[in-house]
Amino acid sequence: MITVMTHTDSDGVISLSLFLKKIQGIQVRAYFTSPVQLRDIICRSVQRKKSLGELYIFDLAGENKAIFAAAIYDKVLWVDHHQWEPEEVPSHVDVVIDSRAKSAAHVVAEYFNIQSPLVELADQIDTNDVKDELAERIRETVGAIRHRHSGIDLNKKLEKLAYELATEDFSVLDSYNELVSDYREWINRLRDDATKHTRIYRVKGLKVAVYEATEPIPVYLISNELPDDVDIFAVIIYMPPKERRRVPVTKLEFRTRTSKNVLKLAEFYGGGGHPLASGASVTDIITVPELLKAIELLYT
Ligand SMILES: [Mn+2]
Repeated sequence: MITVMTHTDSDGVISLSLFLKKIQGIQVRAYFTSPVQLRDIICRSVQRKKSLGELYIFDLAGENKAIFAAAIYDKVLWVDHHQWEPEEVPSHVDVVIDSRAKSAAHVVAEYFNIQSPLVELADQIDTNDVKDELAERIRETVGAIRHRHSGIDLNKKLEKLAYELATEDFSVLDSYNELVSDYREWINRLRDDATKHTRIYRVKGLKVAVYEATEPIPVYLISNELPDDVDIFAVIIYMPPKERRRVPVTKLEFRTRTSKNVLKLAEFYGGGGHPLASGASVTDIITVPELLKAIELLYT
């Protein structure tokens, strides 16, 4: 059995689609996850399995513990484009990182020598530089599925989409029209709220915009509407405690409109990503004054 772990976003879905194209649609066990949850997902994925086989990891930044966890599989291929450096890598684990690639899908395609229109679409979506209507439709479809579903259900829906996209018959996207139109309504309300409630701060000559939310949101939508001179755009998402997780979690998303390096800010909070788009997940409550203080410390 082949196991694939990939990022819960368009680039992650397309990376899986390309891999499926390569292996000609053979059934895989797919997990959609985030860098923060990866190690845990790997550990859970091996429970009660007699044979483990191959593990493929796409579009997820790792750290040593995650690499060691992955190494329990017979063979591992890890393909990514985030900015990170593996320390100790066992010989049966192959880590391929190209942090200059616009998308992980791009690196996957190059590694496996796959030609597909999906690569260019992933590049556009992952760099927030969407030009093709088809790229926008894929981005919206993934957003709509993520907004509507969660847990195992979300995993199944994204897996289904990855198989559908792998066929490169993009008329399959029509079946998501209703879901996408509901999603657009939610987006419009979100945009209005963001316009009203995004606050601008001056931190030592930097223009910092902050938006606070209580559920995960597509950050690019708000970021795209901000003035061009916003150096740092921070979205603070307060995730209330729930049954399986008794502590509050603050998700942080950072973007920039002036090419300011926001990766170091994410790294400060134990996260990662890219110089122009990064994020972190903190098991604590991070307030706006705390965040502004961190920016002041890091950018002087
Ligand atoms: Mn990516």
